[in-house]
Amino acid sequence: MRTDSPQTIYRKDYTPPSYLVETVELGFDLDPARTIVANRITLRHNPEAAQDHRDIVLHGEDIELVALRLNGTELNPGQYIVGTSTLTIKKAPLNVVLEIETTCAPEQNTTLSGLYVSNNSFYTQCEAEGFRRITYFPDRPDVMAKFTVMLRADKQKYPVLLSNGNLVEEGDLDNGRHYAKWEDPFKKPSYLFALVAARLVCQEETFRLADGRNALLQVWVEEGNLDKTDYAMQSLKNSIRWDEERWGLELDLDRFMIVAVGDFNMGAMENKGLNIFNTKFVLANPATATDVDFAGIEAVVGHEYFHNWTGNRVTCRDWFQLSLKEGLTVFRDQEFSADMIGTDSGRAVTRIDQVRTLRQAQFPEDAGPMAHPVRPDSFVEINNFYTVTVYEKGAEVVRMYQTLLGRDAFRKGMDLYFERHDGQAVTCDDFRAAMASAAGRDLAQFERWYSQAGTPIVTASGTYDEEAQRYTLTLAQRCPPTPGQAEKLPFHIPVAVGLLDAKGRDLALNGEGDTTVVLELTEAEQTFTFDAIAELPVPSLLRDFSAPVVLEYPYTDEELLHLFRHDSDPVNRWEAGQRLAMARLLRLTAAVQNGEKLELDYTFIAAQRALLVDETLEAAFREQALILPSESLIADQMEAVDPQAIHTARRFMRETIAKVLRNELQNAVAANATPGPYSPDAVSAGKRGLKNLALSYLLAAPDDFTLDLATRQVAEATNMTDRAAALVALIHSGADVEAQLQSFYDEFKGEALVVDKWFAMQASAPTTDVARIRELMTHPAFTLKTPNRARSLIFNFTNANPSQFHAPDGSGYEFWAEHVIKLDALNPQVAARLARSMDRWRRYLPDLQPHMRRALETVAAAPKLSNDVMEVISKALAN
Ligand code: B3K
Ligand code: ZN
Repeated sequence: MRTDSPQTIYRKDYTPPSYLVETVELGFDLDPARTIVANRITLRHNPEAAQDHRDIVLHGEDIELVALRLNGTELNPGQYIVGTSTLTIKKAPLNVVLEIETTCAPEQNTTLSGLYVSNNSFYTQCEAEGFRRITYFPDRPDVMAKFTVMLRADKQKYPVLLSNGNLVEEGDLDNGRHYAKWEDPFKKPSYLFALVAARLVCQEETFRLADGRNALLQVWVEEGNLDKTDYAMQSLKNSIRWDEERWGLELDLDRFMIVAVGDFNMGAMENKGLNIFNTKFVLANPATATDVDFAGIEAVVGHEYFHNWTGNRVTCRDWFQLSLKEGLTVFRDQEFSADMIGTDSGRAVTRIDQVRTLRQAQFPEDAGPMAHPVRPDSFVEINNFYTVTVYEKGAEVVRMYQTLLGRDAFRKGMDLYFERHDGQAVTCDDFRAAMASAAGRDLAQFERWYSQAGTPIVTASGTYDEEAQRYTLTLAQRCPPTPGQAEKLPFHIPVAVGLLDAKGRDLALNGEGDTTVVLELTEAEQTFTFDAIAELPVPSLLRDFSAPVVLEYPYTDEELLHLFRHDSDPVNRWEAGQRLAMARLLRLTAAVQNGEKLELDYTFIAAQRALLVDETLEAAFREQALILPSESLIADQMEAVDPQAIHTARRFMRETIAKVLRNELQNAVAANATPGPYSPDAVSAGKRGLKNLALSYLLAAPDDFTLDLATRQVAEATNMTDRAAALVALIHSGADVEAQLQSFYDEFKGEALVVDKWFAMQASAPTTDVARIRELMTHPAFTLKTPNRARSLIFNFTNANPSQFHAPDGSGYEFWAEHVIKLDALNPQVAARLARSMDRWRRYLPDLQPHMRRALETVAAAPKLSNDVMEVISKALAN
């Protein structure tokens, strides 16, 4: 909690640590009320620090110091200085052994950072700065040390004792206690430390690595959940294999563990050899988890495993470099998921998903008060910078290297990066330098992707000279100002381009038969020419979304329809459909606002129909192409956002499509059944996706037949994907589903993750108002303390139910303020995430803004606010 005014930390202020830590020996006497931590560290003066800089600075937070010894001698309080979050020993010798004894209270720790208790067991979360909540330590990622850990706890309550690395000893102690000693052979920063002391069971397997060694793989869960660990285990094995095959990277430990915990702030954590996961990204079987959940497990298991090289073996020098490991690891997990599907069209569907996330979440961040570069220049609370910009835009930046250099040179760059930096804590510049050396290219200008915030806008225009048979494409770039960065310099942007002829075929572009070329836009404006172009082409620009930019081109409807029908690049084919839909949604929204008659042209619906019935296309792709831009994407295109008008317009469009394409949609439901045992593979999931999208369209114009169809699907479905989809569609249609919701709850009340779904599907329904949300909060299964539960109800309301959250009377905003404050008292990280729901308040209708401002000011005026929430709110209110 904030006791003094929050401090801003700047990247430019980085200095190397004055002391390095060689070894750490930790002893834990685990007790929920009072855990005793004995910590013995050997330090030596850092040759890279100034010779006379002899202060040892240790971090510590919310812990009690019991004893402190330096080279065997007890220090008295006059010999060290305890600040709010540091302990400093001045003028220390060059070589030091510190013995530090502290206590902490895990059962009181609701922040879920540091050592905490979840369902009567102990877990840790140390990234970014949680280790200092366990013991005093130079808690910064550029201090890497070898850890030995001794755990002692009651044997009956905590039969399983885990930490990083290898188990070297275990046994019984007096008083019903036992111990386990773990040794991690690799040096690591403190943020990768982990321990678990719990009553758990595991699925385990011995797995042969590429070099012939065997590794023990374990997935640890609470009793009763072993029927939900297969997919996580399979995903782990696939990840290990893929990292060997695609990047030549091997598992470096004899043992690799995944532990699932119900109370967790985010998705999962890559602690060395002991990954700790939110249950949401481990537990799945067909009855409880959806296709989306299965895909999420594969991606997150992969992500955390891949961190072992990109993050753990090579880590970050300081937290400003976070994207060094996160952007790169997201890129790796994206490639893993795409490779697991294996087909071009499957790959394209994963790419479309990535583009959607960027537009839905990252572009708005880039255009709001929290905008920051992929490598931020400053922060108040680092936990606020685990953002879509650092992660997803960071992944796009890595992807652009691959697009610019080619796959082979990119791989050489990765190899060189590991060759140079294994075992080190480095910077984004080091990564870029490895890429530049390996590819023999100057990547100086590329640095701007790391230093400049904001989404670049690329404007394209083309002319065709029939006589010269030449097509000329002019590309120009600009980037809107962001907080603290008024002016931007041109970016180095790869723009992948194809040209379509009148029949929709790709034209040959450079005499070598290439149909896509990557243009490098490096200046404010540049012109590119294509020769031997026999007819006026339709340009397909930014193929495969080759850069995280907004692309503007004055497409006519005819050109977009042409691309929507024919583009060989599936991402741009999808994109053309999105552009067609968006233009109509914006017109409809304006018509709603002006009280005009709402109309949707048949041309658009006919194009949708043609795609829907095209059996040559994968179901998964057809599903993507038929999903209309979301209400928040429409909002981003408006000067003054009117959530009610947007909602009405989009609903009208869905209803109209449903009425006109009723037969085709019904056929799609029938034709895409997936009989037989459930399999989460991409083809089956794609079929279910298309079928359930068709069902939800049909329910936009419900009649008895459709209601019955959906009701039967809820009752008869053999998997959660179909069951939940039908129930959601029914809720959204406004049908009376009271009884079905009740029986769904009764059946699954013992499955926390399914209860989360139950709350979520109600929270995001446009028929659920704030009064109903408050009522749901009184349900016995609701608690603010478990982040998954809080997210399922509260976040889904504020982020996924815009027409109710933005109720004209401001009641949604009041609810938001109240819960940001309540959550902040328990868990600042989760509260700060919720705080961000109001980021872009200045973009809404003038009538809504005063309500929003009042809500923000209510939070700002709360008596005790964490730095986390304070930073978000003060940036939102700043001019
Ligand atoms: N590295 C962790 C995130 C830690 C978040 C701390 N607030 C998970 C991941 O990105 O893999
Ligand atoms: Zn990560």
